[in-house]
Amino acid sequence: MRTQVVIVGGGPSGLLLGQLLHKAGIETVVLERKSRAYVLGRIRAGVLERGLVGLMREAGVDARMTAEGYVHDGTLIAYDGDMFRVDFTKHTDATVLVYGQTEVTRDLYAARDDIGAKTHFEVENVVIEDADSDHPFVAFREGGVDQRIDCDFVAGCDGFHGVSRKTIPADVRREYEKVYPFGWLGILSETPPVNDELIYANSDRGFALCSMRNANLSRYYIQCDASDNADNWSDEAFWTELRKRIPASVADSLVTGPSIEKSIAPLRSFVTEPMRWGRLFLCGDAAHIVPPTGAKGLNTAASDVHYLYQGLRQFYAEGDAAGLDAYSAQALARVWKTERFSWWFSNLMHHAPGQSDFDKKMQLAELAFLRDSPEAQASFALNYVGLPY
Ligand code: RFL
Ligand code: PHB
Repeated sequence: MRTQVVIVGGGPSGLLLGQLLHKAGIETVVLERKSRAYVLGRIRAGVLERGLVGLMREAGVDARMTAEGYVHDGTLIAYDGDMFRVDFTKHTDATVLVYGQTEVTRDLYAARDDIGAKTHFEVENVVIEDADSDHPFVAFREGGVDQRIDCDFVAGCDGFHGVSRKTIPADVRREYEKVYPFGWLGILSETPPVNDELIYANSDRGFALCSMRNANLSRYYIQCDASDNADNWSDEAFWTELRKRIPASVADSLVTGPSIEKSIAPLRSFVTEPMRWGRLFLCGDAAHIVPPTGAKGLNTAASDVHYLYQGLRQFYAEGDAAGLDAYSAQALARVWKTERFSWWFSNLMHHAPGQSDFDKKMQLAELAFLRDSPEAQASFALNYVGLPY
């Protein structure tokens, strides 16, 4: 088999890249380790920045997103029993769209089906070979049979636990990591959201987030121990704890119901450099992770996709490798700024084990500054709606 670009990983990064490249007349094959049903069963991101919305439009996969997504032009931040609002449109010319990653992925798979592009599911033993030569290939096993695809380029879109990053030799790679001493316990429930905008809450009992997917589907998170297990939490225990962490006026209007999904996500900041080795390009969670506070993971994956797509298009259309050569530095410049925002917002909102009274006072002072300062709100809004590409 031969194709132009092998995309390792059929998550949102890989699928969006595949769709954009198709529009530019570039052929791709996607290799995915799991089944399609498994990928579509994951509940993850919920907030899309303007950049990602624009890429979905450019890829021609925006119809359902536009019809069903909810435009949000502000968010609420709660602390000390009260809350304040950051208005995005007052400080920027952008909004965000609430539309689930699961739906984005579903739409991208449907679009891939429509164009008849090849996706191999449940592949095993993926190995990227000769990425530092002009003739890379990807070997894998499918249905018990060994396969090989020769290609011009490999896009490593296989997430944090994938093989692409580890293909780059250890002496070339530099990794930066911070693991936070807490996680997020999240539930999805078929109940109306408690508020029509997201509420990020700092409380003495730990962080909480009220989010949503649609008018009858709510997504809530509470900070938990990094070592906790979702099975330790009954729905009732979750709702009781959530109520204690949000302002009383909000808690009073919370509608509860059975959870339809419950899971714990660890919080991590991680970046690997460089994001390119020869003809292998890392994209999305394969190269970097942010803690979910501020909703930047999927959106940062999308900015990588943008730079890589532009580089590949320039290469195939004009025979010019300048965009590909600039890819790693360009993507990383934006990645680090997003890492900073996610790290800052996480530190501001969580109760770290052993947090001193002084550290707590610093959080409260910073929250009061954000509440009272239009300039601080402008900085928050610029980061939240997404830095320009
Ligand atoms: P993914 O989604 O992990 O997809 C990678 C795919 O590669 C496959 N794979 C392999 N395939 C072939 N061979 C191998 N050897 C392979 N190894 C792995 C995997 O099966 C998978 O299908 O990475 P991608 O595409 O880069 O997308 C990144 C996003 O998924 C991630 O950044 C976001 O979900 C993070 N995130 C959020 N991001 C936002 O922008 N906004 C949010 O509101 C938001 N909320 C969240 C989040 C992540 C969360 N969790 C669970 C970590 C909320 C949570 C709770
Ligand atoms: C979500 O709805 O899953 C969500 C929203 C905002 C975040 C993180 C997750 O910052």
